Amino acid sequence: MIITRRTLLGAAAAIACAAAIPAFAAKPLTIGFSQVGAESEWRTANTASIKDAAKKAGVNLKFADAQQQQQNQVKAIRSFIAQRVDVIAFSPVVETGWETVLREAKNAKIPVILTDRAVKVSDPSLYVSFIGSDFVEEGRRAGRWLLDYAKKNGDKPLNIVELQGTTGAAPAIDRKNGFAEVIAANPKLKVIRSQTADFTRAKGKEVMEAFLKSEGKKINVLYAHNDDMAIGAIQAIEEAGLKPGKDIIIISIDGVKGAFEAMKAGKLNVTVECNPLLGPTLIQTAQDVVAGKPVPKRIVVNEGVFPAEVAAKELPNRKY
Ligand code: GYE
Repeated sequence: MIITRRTLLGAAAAIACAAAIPAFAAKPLTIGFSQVGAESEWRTANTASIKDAAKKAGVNLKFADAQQQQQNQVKAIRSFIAQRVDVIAFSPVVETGWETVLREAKNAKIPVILTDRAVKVSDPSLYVSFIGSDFVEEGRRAGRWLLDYAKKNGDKPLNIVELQGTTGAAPAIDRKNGFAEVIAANPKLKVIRSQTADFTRAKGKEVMEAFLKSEGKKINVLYAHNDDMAIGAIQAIEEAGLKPGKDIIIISIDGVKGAFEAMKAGKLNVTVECNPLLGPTLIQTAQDVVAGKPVPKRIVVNEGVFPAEVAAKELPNRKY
């Protein structure tokens, strides 16, 4: 080969190019994420956190909204497998029924990370990590607040109505159990009605209307598994001519801004915090898994309890 000036220049340019793009530069990580839906303020904040963290990290996020339907999540996961994403993450609508599709992901060697809600599977190797709150503890915290309230208010019998989250969802099951476990210590506290309102405002209002119709003034306390259902119920209580937060004591979970506003207005008595800002931890965990680093099987989020008395002071610090 005759070496000319031109070939030399060409070779130099090729070397310069190769130096600018190091051979080890990985292609951007692709994560397929199946979200529960858009049922609550909590969920909106959770989605924003995940999208935002992915963007900041330069991660290619394939986002699918399941509209609270398990079958949609199964479909989304199968499509992520077919697209050969690097990591699949999802927040399972319900706890059971995941074995088959998770086995498909495992056979395809795609790691699965659970966020927010847990699954019940016989084989824990079907997912690599679960990032989320301790929902049983949240239920207990709600129960402890009520035990305390009852004690400070003459230890009278109190009739409780409960608005449950989505049937079969981990937070609905666990928040119910945690609360029941704690209030069992005081036999004067009785749950007289308990029904699902699917974590939404509209259903919270509807079911509370039905409770008020059948139980009327017998109701002393409302325990709602999330703030949105409590906010819907507040409307029903006001429309029935009663004062929420006074005639009916209201306890809920999440700690979204809407709850702090309701507390400031004296219509909600306490909210137990559940942090939706899981995005940065999810992205970091996904990156670690792909890099072959060990990741914790369970990542729990630290949370507090906010009674109405601190609402005005805390509201400006709230991030969701
Ligand atoms: O409390 C509720 C949402 O799974 C923790 O789902 C989440 C729950 C949250 O709809 O508002």
